[in-house]
Amino acid sequence: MSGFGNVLVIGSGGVGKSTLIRKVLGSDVNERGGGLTHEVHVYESLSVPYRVIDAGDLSGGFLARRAGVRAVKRWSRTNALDGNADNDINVIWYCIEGKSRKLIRQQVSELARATDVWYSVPIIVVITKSYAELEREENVAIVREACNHRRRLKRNVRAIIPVVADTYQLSSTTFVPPSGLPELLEATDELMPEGVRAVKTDIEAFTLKRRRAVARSIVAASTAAGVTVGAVPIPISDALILTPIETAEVNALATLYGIGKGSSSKKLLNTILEVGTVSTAAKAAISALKAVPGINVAASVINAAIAGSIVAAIGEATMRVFERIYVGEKTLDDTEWVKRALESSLSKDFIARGTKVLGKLSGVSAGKDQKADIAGLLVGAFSRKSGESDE
Ligand SMILES: Nc1nc2c(ncn2[C@@H]2O[C@H](COP(=O)(O)OP(=O)(O)OP(=O)(O)O)[C@@H](O)[C@H]2O)c(=O)[nH]1
Ligand SMILES: [Mg+2]
Repeated sequence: MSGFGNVLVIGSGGVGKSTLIRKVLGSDVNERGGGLTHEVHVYESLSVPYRVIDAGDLSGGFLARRAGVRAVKRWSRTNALDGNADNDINVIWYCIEGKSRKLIRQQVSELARATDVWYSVPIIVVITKSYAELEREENVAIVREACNHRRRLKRNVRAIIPVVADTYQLSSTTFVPPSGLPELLEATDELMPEGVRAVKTDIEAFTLKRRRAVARSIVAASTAAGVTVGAVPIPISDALILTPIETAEVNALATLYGIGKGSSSKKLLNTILEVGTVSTAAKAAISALKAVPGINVAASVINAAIAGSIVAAIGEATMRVFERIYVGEKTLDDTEWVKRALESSLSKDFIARGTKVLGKLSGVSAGKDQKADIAGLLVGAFSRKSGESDE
């Protein structure tokens, strides 16, 4: 069933989720367990080109409700982390009961909380049990007004549809016929392609953020090793002495970003290591930092800081390069681009950051404790805040 989209249905207990799903999917509905938690049910049917996922009952007292919301969040996070495209949520139907007007605003607050992990997935608010025809329009206005107070809901709530899923018997002679279902199906079809794109963006942002945190810890450990190795009295003219550390750093990052071991990968890693060790860029960076004037720092501290700077800068640049490859913007074969990116990480910006760190090191000796301080300063100086653009 690949190529199917997924609709997540959320709403408090008894709002009419099951009734809605049954009516939308028709009689050939097929329920699937699929290794999901017992709170989450997945339905498929030949009548609509998407799965419908019932996130279950979010009713109960405050604590129970919060636990339910958390369960949904956990469920969606697990899927996002797996990068399991088959389980991505592409459109959300959020069911709000239309019968009790005073509860509408409260249900919109719950909507905000229950959907916040799907940062950009389009939402359709379904006002269930909209039996009173005369109230429908006003209920839509109340929901819209409540959503407009919240930035994400204002952006993501794309349709508000009053629905009567099943005939409602008012008395023995009067009834309210089903309504709103065709509108719901139409709005869902319309939003599905956008929802598929939105999911891609959300998952990328999410997994990149997590990977970046791990990458930074790799860079920090490598930088500390670089500082230790660099704190030797022999003057270094290139960064060849750092080859083992940079190799370990780049390999660890490659594993983290799923860069394989094929020949393209090897060539790519060699390109990075060459820039980081024997390249003209590395040599120029070293001489530039050595030549920084007016700094009262012991030679061994300068060496340590320079060595650490290179490891930190190479690590940071490698992380950014791998991120672009990871999201598919670049390929393993873009070695020229990689070379330029790495070289530029050792140019003007490198010298500015390195100089700043050296300035802070005045009067410091290269003792054991100081090495950790130096490494800390370098990692701080060379890692840009997350969310900052790399171009
Ligand atoms: N006549 C009529 N009854 C409805 C409609 N929607 C919901 N109901 C009734 O409302 C009650 C609750 O509906 P469900 O569909 O079970 O609600 P739910 O959201 O799945 O509830 P939980 O599974 O407990 O979270 C049932 O008695 C339904 O028959 C509707 O459109 N028309
Ligand atoms: Mg139900």
